[in-house]
Amino acid sequence: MSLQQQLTALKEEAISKLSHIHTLNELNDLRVEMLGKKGTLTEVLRGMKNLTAEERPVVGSFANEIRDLLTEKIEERKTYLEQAALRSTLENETIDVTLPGKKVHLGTTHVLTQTMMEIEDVFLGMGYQVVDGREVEQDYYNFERMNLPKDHPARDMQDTFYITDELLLRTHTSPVQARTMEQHDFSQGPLRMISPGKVFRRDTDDATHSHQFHQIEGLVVDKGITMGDLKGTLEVLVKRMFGEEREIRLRPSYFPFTEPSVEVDISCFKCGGTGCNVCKKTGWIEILGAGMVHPTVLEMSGIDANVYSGFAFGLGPDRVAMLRYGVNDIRNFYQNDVRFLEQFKVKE
Ligand code: 2NL
Repeated sequence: MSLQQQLTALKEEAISKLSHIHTLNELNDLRVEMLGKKGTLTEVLRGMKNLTAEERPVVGSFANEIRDLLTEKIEERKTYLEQAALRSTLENETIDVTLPGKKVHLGTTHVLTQTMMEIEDVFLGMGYQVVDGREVEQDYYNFERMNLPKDHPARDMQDTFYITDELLLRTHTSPVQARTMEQHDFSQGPLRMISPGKVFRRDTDDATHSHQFHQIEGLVVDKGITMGDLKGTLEVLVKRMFGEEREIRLRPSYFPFTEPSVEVDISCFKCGGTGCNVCKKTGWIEILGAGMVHPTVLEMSGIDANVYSGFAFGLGPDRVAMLRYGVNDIRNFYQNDVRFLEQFKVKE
């Protein structure tokens, strides 16, 4: 067989093999087999050394033609295979955008946070500022400044977690108010504030007690503040939170930081005052403690008690939420069982 015949046979063999190739790997193997350094074409061209000087350029240019042709055919096949692969990927990975999406499980604001935010809104509407403070406090601000010196028996009711002799977890948010009072500039107007937040007691947890719970305290100080201002303010709070039909009742009480002091009851929102299981047949529900700020507390904050007076109150958002939603165990708020929490879902 002449070299030309061998080259033609090689071309035909390559073209026939090409049409049976279906992967890029096989295609590469074929290219190496035909055109590579140790490939068939190279092999055939070795025979050129036996040709005459006249024959050599003719066969050489024929060989070049065939190499170019095969290179082109291989490229063509490569493009075809790549496009086929892309087409099949696109077909297999089609997305039906009309199918329903995966549900995203959204959480919700904790019911206690919701309750506190509602109470904050009531007071913001009356021109109060909402003030945050530290949960780790000095004994001085938590107790001394609230008229509870170190040997005072009322400290027993508010035993807490001590970090050192002088540093503790606050038992109420009063220290936030003491700190605000000593900073307040009365030439800029009266002091009207609430302080919501976490508080701590050395208590054994049960259905109505938690070693960590919440408090919102309120404080107004100005010239001429009276018990009437206190009652009117708390009436607004109670009506907003429990319904416009509610009434309040003040009973004498005792706190070391207020004088006089009162316990505040609301008329029962379930029976309207006739007596039921919620109000324990009394028609009234105890909801907060309050009073006129003790002159000593004002003086310790650098306020002249002969010129200024104020009222203060403390209420438990945990208890407010328990009453409003009929939750009978405070521990539900802190166990973070989603089956409980999900019942208070709000649209955000
Ligand atoms: C309660 C109810 C209360 C206060 C908190 C207060 C704050 C300042 C001055 C005077 Cl800065 N009082 N807060 C007053 C009365 C009651 O909390 O049952 N506490 C044990």
